[in-house]
Amino acid sequence: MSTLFISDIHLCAQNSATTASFLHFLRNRALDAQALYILGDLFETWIGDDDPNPLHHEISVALQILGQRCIPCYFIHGNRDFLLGKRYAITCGMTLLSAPQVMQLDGLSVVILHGDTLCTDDSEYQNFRRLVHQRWRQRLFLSLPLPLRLRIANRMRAKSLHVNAIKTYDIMDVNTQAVMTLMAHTGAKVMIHGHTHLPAIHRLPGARCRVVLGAWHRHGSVIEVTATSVKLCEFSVKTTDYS
Ligand code: OKV
Ligand code: MN
Repeated sequence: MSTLFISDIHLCAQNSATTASFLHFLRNRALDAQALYILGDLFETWIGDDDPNPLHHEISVALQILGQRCIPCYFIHGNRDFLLGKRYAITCGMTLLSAPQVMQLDGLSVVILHGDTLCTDDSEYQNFRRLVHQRWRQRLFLSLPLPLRLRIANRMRAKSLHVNAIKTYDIMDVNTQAVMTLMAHTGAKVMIHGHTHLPAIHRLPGARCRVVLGAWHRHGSVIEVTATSVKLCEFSVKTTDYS
């Protein structure tokens, strides 16, 4: 039996190939798991649980199957779907977790998080994060009519595209000191996160390691933890486009 970790699926109506491969993953591979942990950015955008987007419904129905098979599913917010709330989580049968979360897997201590908080060199992003994580700002945003929220979100995304185009990769990667500090504070042997879209297994001093999930763009990415190993797997996302 294995525990699965995924992140950065970035589901959106425009990318039906990714949606199809995620649904395939849920209906097949996930059913053999002991538990599924979604480490953020399941969705590309999230402007409130009251958004009637049919994709949200499709995904919640698929996630419910895990609950029916007694496979627990946990969710940690990403930088894109940070507004995903209890109401939607309940419809999916997911348990919302705060981050970082330290867990014991067959005696192995593992710390899990989305990973954006480790990117401390990107001060512009950290400022943005502080802003949109303010409770009053989130409440105000969620109180706005849906069409207005949609317009605001579209504007913020358009602006972010310009901002990120001029950032270098090492600014957007995790800060080594932030990683080591979190490892030291939690005492974990293994860190699992996503966000950077740089899948890898990094060995760290003291027989520790940091395992990074990839995004589900051209491939799917999953981390499988068993009693004896931590495996980072990439699998192909097969697509047929008809036009
Ligand atoms: C998610 C990111 C857009 C990065 C807005 C308060 C405020 C929430 C929001 C609006 C945007 C999420 C919810 C989105 C992530 C972007 C652009 C950059 C770097 C407010 C609370 F400020 F307007 F009051 N938002 N959306 N970005 O479109 O999903 O992560 S989003
Ligand atoms: Mn992210």
